[in-house]
Amino acid sequence: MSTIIVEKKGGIHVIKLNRPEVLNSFNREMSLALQDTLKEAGADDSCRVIVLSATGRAFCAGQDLSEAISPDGPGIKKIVEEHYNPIITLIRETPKPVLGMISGVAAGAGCNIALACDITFAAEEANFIQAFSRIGLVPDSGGTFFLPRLVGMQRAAAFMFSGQKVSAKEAAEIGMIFSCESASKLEEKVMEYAAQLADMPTMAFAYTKKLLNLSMHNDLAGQLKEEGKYQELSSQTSDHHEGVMSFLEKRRAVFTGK
Ligand code: T3D
Repeated sequence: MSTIIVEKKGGIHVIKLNRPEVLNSFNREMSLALQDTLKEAGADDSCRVIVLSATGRAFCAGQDLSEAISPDGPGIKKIVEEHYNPIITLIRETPKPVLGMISGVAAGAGCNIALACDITFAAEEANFIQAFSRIGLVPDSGGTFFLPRLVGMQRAAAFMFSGQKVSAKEAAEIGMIFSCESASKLEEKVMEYAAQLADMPTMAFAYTKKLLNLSMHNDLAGQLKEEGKYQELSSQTSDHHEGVMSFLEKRRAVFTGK
């Protein structure tokens, strides 16, 4: 059985982690397959939004600990450098919006992958656990980069030191994720949202995403300069022309993502 399932629905690629018997914890095969799938979706012009999701009751329990301790396994250095770092870089650098659809627990690297998505939705039943301290490790997969920026240093430190469960409701209230939904409505809400974004100007989203990434470490002067550069690039897209013409002609814009 494939460790990653891809369902293509219109301009939306739904990518599902698929090792439900171990709560979709990552082994090398699934890590590399996720990287390939993210690369494909990023390069495919027909894909305008990516939804990252999972099968079974969990989103992802992080690293498969059996593989982590196996003498025949890749070892911790490769696990971080060849599995998680490229996944996080791909999520941030793919020129498509990545929506996280988190239906159950997201722990360890699974939690930080959920936080690296552009917009994360979770079911009420889901929870987020910085599980690393429970096994004597430090957070990886960008957790120490994203979490303090999302919720502040105090909460990030508390969640990381304690390894406590943060409910989806609390996560949404404190800005750690975008939205908490009832389990029965999660998929419908995310797919509705994705469909809306898939009909919008994809190139402008790609440039917006670049700007948001840059804002993580730029000063205001540097960021204003980058905004000028990407605004000029956006103004050269067909979708910008279509957006302006549709406004002037008082009709609905038809964006092609170009
Ligand atoms: O080399 C390195 O390690 C570096 C990489 C680090 C990145 C990381 O992600 S480190 C963090 C690794 N993850 C964890 O420590 C989380 C481990 N899992 C849990 O703490 C719990 O499973 C959960 C809190 C996530 C969920 O608890 P619960 O009670 O809902 O489920 P469960 O009964 O613990 O798990 C169900 C099954 O999944 C169970 O197998 P079984 O008994 O039915 O045969 C369990 O062993 C398996 N499972 C869950 N998490 C993992 C796992 N198997 C392997 N690795 C896992 N991470």
